[in-house]
Amino acid sequence: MAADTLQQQYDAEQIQVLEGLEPVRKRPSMYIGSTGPRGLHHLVYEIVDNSVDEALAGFCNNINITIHRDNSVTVEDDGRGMPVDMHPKLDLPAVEVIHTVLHAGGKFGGGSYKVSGGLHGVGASVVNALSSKMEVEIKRNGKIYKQTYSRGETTSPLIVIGNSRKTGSKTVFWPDEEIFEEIVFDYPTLEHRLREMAFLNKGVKITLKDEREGQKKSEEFHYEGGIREFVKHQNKNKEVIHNDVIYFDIDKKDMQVEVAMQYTDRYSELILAYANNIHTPDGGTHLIGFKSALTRTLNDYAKKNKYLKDSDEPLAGEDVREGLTAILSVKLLNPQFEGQTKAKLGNSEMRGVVETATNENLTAFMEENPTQAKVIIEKCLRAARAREAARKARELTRRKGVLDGFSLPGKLADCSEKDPVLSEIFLVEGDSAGGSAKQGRDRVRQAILPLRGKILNVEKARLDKILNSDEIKNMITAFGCNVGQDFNIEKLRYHKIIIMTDADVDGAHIRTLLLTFFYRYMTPLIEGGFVYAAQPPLYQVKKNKDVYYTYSEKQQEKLMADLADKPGKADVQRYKGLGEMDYHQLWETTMDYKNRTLIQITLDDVTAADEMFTTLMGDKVPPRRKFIEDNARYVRNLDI
Ligand code: 28G
Repeated sequence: MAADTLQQQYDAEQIQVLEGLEPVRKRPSMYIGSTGPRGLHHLVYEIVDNSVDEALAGFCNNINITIHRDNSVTVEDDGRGMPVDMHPKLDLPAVEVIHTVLHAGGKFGGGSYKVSGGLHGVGASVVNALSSKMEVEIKRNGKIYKQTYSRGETTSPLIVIGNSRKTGSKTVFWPDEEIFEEIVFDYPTLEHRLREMAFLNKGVKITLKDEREGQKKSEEFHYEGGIREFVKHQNKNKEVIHNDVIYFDIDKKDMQVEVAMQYTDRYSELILAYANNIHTPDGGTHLIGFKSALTRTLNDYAKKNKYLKDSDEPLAGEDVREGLTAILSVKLLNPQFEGQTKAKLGNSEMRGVVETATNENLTAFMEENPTQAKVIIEKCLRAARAREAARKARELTRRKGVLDGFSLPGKLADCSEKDPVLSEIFLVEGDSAGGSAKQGRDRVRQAILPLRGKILNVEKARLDKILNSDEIKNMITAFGCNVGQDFNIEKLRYHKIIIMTDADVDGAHIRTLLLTFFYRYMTPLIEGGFVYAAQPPLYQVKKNKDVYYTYSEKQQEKLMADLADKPGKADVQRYKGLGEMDYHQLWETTMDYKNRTLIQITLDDVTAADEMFTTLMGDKVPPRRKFIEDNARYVRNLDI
C-alpha cells in the first residue's frame, strides 16, 4: 500500500475517534460480527473480557454475570475498579473515555487487536454504542461512582453515590432493540463460553446467574487445574488409555505457553488451540510448533526404547494424534491473527517456543512414566498399522474406480447440471422414498442417492473398516472429493448435500450417523455449510378442496385452530415416513425450491460438536441419556 493511502487510512481512523461511536451503530457487524444471536452474545463476552484482563493482571478473583428478566445483563468484578481520574487531553473521566471513545481497529474492524492483560476496555464503547442503556458503577478510592450512557452517548455525569471499602467494576447493559434482531440470551451458549474462559484462566471464579422466569439457575465455574480440567472435561465420556493428564507450562519473556493432553481409545483427535483466550480453529504457528514437537518426541522415544526399529517407517503426525485430546493455550503481547476469519495465529516467534517446550516436557514425562509411555506408543503403532491398511484399502477401491469419480455409483440418479454451485444431492433414507424422490425431482439440478438402512457408526471404526461400507463408498464417489486426509473440497460435485430422512427416531439416528461421518472424515463439508437437512411435513390436512402441510406440532395446532372457524370436516393425516408421500407430494412439500425449508447444519463450536458426537455415538449409555436430557439444544439442531 502506498504511504499516502496508509496516511489517509490513519487519518480516517483518527476522525472516526473524534466522531464518537456513530460508525459502530451504522455498521455493527464490523465490530461484533453480526446483529443476530452471535453478535448479541458477543456483547457479554466483550465486557467479561475486560474483567478477565483485570484477573490476568492479578487484581481480580471473582466475575459474576447475571441475565435479568428483561434480558439486560450485569457483569461485576472485584478488580481495582475502572479508573475515574480525568483524561488530560479529552478532559473527561477515564471511565467515560473507556465508554464513549471508539478505540481504532476493533476486533472485527481489522487493524490492531485486543491483547489480554494490556488493553482494558476496548470493547466497552462498542457495547455502549449498541445498547439502549448502560449503567456503570465503580468502587474505588473508598467511594462508589456511577455514570450512565445510551447508544454511545453519555447520559449522566460521573457522580459519587456512596462509600465502600471494596474495589471493583459493575456494568449493566440493555442491548438495543433498534440494532438486534431478537434480544434473548441463550443460557447454554453463555455457559459454554464462560466455562471455557474459566478453564483457560485457572483460579478465576466465574458465576453465571439466570433470573428469567422459568429458567432460574446459577452456576459457578472455577478450575484450579485450568486446562488440565478442560481435558478431563472433554474426555469425560471417553475411555482414557493412561491415567495422568500430561501438563506443562512455561513463561518466557512476553510469551506464555500451556499444554494439557491425554490419549483416549478413540480414532479421532481433538486439539483445541487458543491465543489470548481466543479460539484459533484455523491453527497457526503455535499449533504447528506443537504438532511437529509431538511427532518428533514420540518418534525419538519409540526409537530409543526399541518400539521402532531403525528400518521401520516413522510414526506419522496422524498416528501420534489418533485419540488425542489436547488443549494448547498461549498468551502473547501482540498477537497477529490472520486469514479470512482471523482464526489463525501468525506470530512466527511462537512456533519455536511451543516446539521447544513440548519437546522438553513431553520427553521428560515419557521418561518419568514408562508405563504410560508404553500405552501411548503402542496406540500410535496400532494407528500407523491401520493407516497402512487404510491406504491399501483405498488403493484397492481406487483401482476399481470407486473413489476417482470415473464410475459413479449405480444407485445414484445424477443431475444433468455440471456446475457444482447449482447442483444438489439428496441422501434419501430407504429405496422406496428414493424411488419417489427420483420421480419427483428436478432432473437438471437435483441428484438422488438412496441409502439403505443404517450406515456404519464411524465413531467406533477406523477408516480402513469404514471404507468397506457400500453406503459410504457410494457417498464418497458421488461427492467426488475423496475422504479423510485426501479430502479435497475443491472437487465437491454438489454445493448442497441434503439429508432427507423420515421425521422419526430412526430418521434422526440416520441423520446423526451421516453427520458424524461428515464431521469426522469430511470436516470441510460441515465447516463450509454444504450440508443441509430437508424438512418433510409432519401432517397433511385436507379441508373442503384445500390441502395444507405443517412441519411442526406448533404449526399444526395453529392451523387446526384457524380452520376450526370454517365449515366442513378436516381430514388429518400424520406422516410417519417419507414413503407415505407420493412423488408429487414429496416434490411439493420437501424438494421444490419455492416451498421447502432446508436446515443448514453448522457447527460453530468444535468443543461442543466433539462432545455431542462422542456422547451421541459413543458406547457409554447413561451419559448419552443425560446428554439428550440436558442438551435439548444441540439435539434439536440435529433433530429439527
Ligand atoms: C464490570 C465490567 C467489566 C475493569 C479495570 C481496571 C483498570 C482499568 C479496567 O484500566 C486503563 C489501561 C492500561 C492503565 C488499571 C485500574 C490500572 C489501575 C485499572 C471491567 C490504565 C483501564 N487501576 N477493571 N480498566 N488502563 N473491569 N469489568 O471492565 O494502563 S476495566
